[in-house]
Amino acid sequence: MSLPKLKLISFSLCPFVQRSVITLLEKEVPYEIEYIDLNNPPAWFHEVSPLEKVPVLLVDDQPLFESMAICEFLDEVTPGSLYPEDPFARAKNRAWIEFGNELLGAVFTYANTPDEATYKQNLMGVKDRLETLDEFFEGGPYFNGDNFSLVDAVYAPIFRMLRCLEGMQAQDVYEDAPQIAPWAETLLQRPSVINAVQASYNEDYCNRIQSSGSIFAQKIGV
Ligand SMILES: N[C@@H](CCC(=O)N[C@@H](CS)C(=O)NCC(=O)O)C(=O)O
Repeated sequence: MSLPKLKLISFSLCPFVQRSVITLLEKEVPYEIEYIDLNNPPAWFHEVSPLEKVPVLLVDDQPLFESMAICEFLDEVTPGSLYPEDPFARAKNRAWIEFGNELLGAVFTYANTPDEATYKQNLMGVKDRLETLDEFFEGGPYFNGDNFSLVDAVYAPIFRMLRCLEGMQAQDVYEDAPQIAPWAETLLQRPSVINAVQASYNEDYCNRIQSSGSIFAQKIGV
């Protein structure tokens, strides 16, 4: 099958970009990647990204925006599928991807906690969602069992952020989610997940959190 020329417009720390890169790597699709500075985007960015967000996939120079639209497109134009075959199981996967978006929002709020007063509440926002995820989790080692899926591609970047935050202060966010911790560990060791970011990701993410005025900077005395 001949594939179109693919170029991913990216930002180095973006978890949504990582979903697309993980999918490209899982499907072994050749692609180019261009990193842009979201604080100072190039003039052409608005023309390819109506929401002015990354990722954008240029498919033979035609832009496609929204990470899940990109992942599903890539999944459909390549052999095999990163979704279950059964329609109900596939729909449930999509529903848990939406739950992943909520968890990602909670992790973002937690990472950017501005003061002690909101720290506990923001931490609970993450822990409560992980506990709920654990209640419904039927998988292991991956979300659907033995096969890696797009749900895994969505959660892996979130677990990577949580791993960085754990390194900045000792908080076991998985204490009420015993099945989620090993799932996270499995994903963080998967080559497509490891290779979805640049080597400096952990350092760059920590620096960004610290420079954003987050309480995480104060907690480690920066
Ligand atoms: N729903 C979008 C979200 C993408 C998104 O929020 N990307 C962030 C970077 S991680 C962005 O481009 N933000 C720029 C902005 O909001 O101005 C998707 O799934 O692709």
